[in-house]
Amino acid sequence: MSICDSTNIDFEKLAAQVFDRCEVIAQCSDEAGKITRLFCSPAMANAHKQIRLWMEGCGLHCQMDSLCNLLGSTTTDDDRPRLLIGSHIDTVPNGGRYDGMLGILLGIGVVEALQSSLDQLPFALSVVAFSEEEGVRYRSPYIGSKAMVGCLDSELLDRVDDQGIRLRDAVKDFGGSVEHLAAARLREGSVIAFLEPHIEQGPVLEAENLAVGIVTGIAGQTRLTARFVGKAGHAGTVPMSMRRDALAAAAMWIQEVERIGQAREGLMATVGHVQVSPNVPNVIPGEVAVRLDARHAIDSVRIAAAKELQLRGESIASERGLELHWERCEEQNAVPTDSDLNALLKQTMEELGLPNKQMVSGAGHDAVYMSRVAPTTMLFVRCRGGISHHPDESVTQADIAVTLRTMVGFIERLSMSYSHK
Ligand code: HGY
Ligand code: MN
Ligand code: MN
Repeated sequence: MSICDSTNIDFEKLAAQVFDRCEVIAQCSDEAGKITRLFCSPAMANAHKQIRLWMEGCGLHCQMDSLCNLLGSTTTDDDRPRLLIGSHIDTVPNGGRYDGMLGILLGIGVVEALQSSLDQLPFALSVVAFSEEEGVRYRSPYIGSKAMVGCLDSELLDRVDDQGIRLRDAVKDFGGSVEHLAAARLREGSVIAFLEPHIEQGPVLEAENLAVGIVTGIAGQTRLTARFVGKAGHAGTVPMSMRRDALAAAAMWIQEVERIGQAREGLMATVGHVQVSPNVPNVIPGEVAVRLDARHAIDSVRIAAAKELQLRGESIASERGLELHWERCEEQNAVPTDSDLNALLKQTMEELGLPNKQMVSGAGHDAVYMSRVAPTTMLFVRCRGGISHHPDESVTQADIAVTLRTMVGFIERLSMSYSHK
């Protein structure tokens, strides 16, 4: 006896609605003409308003937790176990429509798909919009999901953004409260599983002409800032031999990042952010902050590469008479997803006649932290050209419909396996 009767579900209609809603939320931006939605910003507030309407529209009970994660649940009973589905509401600057947001709207879409079956499910459904995953405003990623799993570093609370606003004040102004961090923490055992649907952000599904893929693991990440401190001076009068040029040193180090990234199989090593001071053409740069992002599916390779890069930075700095200071922004080990949940996804995809594609994610996701408190997995959705973190991010309604079908089938199987426990 099927719990989630999908015969009468119009997946194409629901997919069109998810697709259109991604467009509506894309207008919630902190930068005119771009898609930029930062932690606790006015754009995030507008997105909350709209997402709340859609959540309440399909009977979800909405609440925002103390770190501004927005949750919609089919139950108000905190003791009722739940399947949690969702992703992050924030974007990178000038990002895309689907990174994060698609996972939230697919969660709402699947609740709408199962309206007539919700009472038969042996667990509640909850949809989450994590408040901060990219780490743009406060230079530290996964703030929302870290708060939900109880591992947010309190040192972060007093970190200031580029405007000098402390994180604790930004949260308070948004209606949250870091004084009640513990309140954001999920109750042990309350989540029976977490599913994060997300665009692949890579070219593999498209290359293999597949709509969806099962994520079997998420690569580990090291994010750190190297601050080269030399001596500012007049660009026209300080002889070249007497300079301590922080940018020239940083440039050497960035070359090393690329060289080591190319030399290690599977290593991704990127410098995507450089801050130069005083950053004017007629002054020798006195101080330069360079942010490294290093990733690999195997932790020992990533850690060794980061160590080698730190040593290279130290020798470049000392050869040139500069100081070098490090700030560690994120250290996250590779995370496998839950094999039992992946088996349910695999059965579902076989039933739907979908090839069973399994893949590792090079991108980080809130699923990394959610895996600490619940069996967790991810469903990747094909995106055109693998483009992401860019306004050209693109998915098709047809692939959204396939994803919704897969999610409904997954919930059906999860219900059956859960009922037999
Ligand atoms: O950077 C990442 O891996 C993710 O998109 N936040
Ligand atoms: Mn992202
Ligand atoms: Mn993302």
